Amino acid sequence: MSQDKKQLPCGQRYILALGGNLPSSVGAPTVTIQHALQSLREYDLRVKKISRFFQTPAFPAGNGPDYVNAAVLIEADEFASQSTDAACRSVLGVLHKVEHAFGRTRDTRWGQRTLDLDLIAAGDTILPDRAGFEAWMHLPMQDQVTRVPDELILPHPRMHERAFVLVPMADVAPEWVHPVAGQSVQQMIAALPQDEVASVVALD
Ligand code: PH2
Ligand code: MG
Ligand code: MG
Repeated sequence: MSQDKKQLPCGQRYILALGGNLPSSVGAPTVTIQHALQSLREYDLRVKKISRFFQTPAFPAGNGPDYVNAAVLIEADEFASQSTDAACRSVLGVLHKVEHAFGRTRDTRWGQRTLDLDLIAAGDTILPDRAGFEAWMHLPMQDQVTRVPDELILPHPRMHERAFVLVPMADVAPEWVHPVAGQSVQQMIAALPQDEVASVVALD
């Protein structure tokens, strides 16, 4: 990696989205998510804020049982000595291990799952770079089903379109501004169809 890309990620704040719509070995999705948060701590990720848990209809519509979705804000001091890209990949590596521990198998795109942990954003980091990000962000719908990036794209290229990501995120990082779109979480929520936003319902 070139030296100029090497920024210090110390104190870098990562936003994760958590979801699931199938029971795992530890229980229903709500229980799985709680266990997953504990596992993240065991991998030295510091969980700073946890959103409420929400019940959300599966996307695409009709694609199985409702999901439980949540968002968390974490810090990863453990990876602070790495470059931003490497630290993001290290965080992603932890997410994959925890998904695996709770029975997640990687099969179909948008398929049902016991636990999905997505890295949504790392501060204002853009990966692989602005042009590469924008190509994924503007990918036509028919290509979204078949094309899966083989590199880490940040922010998550579909996050701004998903009420089940944005509404929980508003609980933990309301001040976050999308580094490419220039919009705050609230502005991205306001741009969505209001019935989609209303379908994300807090569990008590
Ligand atoms: N995740 C998916 C596919 N569909 N639908 C909802 N409601 N919530 C999710 O987290 C979700 C989804 C793929 O990761
Ligand atoms: Mg995922
Ligand atoms: Mg996902």
